[in-house]
Amino acid sequence: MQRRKFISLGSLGLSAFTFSSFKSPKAIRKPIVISTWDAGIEANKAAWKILNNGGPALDAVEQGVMVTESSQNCCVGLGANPDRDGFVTLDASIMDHQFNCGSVAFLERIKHPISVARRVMEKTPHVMLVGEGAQQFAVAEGFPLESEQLSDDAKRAYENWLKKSEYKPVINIERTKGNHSFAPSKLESGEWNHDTIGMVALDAHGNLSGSCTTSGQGFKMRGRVGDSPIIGAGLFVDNEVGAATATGQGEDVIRISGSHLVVEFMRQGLHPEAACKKAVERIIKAKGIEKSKEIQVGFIAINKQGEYGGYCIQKGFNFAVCYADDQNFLEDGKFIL
Ligand code: SD4
Repeated sequence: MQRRKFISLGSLGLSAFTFSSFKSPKAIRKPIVISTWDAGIEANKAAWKILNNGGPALDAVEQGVMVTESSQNCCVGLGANPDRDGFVTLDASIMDHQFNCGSVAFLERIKHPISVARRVMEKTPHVMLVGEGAQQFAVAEGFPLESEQLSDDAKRAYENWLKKSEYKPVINIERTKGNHSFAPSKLESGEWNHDTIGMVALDAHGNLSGSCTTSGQGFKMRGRVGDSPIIGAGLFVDNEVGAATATGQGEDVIRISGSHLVVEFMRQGLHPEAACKKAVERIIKAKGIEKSKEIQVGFIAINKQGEYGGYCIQKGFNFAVCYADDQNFLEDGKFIL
């Protein structure tokens, strides 16, 4: 009798222990969309409309960044700074939840490179088209060829740059009047010194997608391509795990296959913020602290649970997060140096 009582209590005790130590699965926050820099707020709004109606993450990330590509207030797209020969050249990439991806690089006179990247993904057997070939494809797909003329701001900046013609990559920080804490007062407010938007989203069906579009760095060498159109560097999505995108000094993102690395860190169980941090640390390790002080790189990521995070080398990077009609806000990226 005593023994039987002991056994039944024991088994009860065991099951009580097992129950209390079992972590309930994390609540899944979806849909959700995040994107780089201040301009992400407006881009998120367009993406959110789609996500909130049950639409696919792929449509959301395309239409979201199209807002920024058309914006006169941001240096992404045809209004941006030109290369050192005076031409605006654009890079973009897109990736869905099934490892389908498409990109364009060194593309001129096309307003929406992100949509051309999507057509490359959906209508060709290839992943990437560049330069003249990318433009030819875009025109054949019905994209209008825009004027070569620089925007007024870009023209002014280019004329200014020509005085010295000195190429020095700038440290990307947010310079706008945003209500976050990183608008250094010594810099003119209302100015941008970055040229990219990266966006990743998780839709109501639990699928992830991402997009990234940029004019690259102003006054770059003609033909220079950054990380943004390189799948695995500027953007990566693995629907089992998460999605990540990058901004900043593209060469250093490419060197470590940055966005792929962030996703792989999430696969190992790291929270998106911790995964972004580890990728930033990898860059600093590769480059050394002193040289890293001269550049900026920021990563943002979401995982399958809709958890999100961002991290950067130095103060001044921010990103926009949206997961409800009244929840679309900027977060300052934590930084290492
Ligand atoms: C590039 N990563 O072309 C881009 C530039 C950028 O904010 O992110 N600018 O290297």
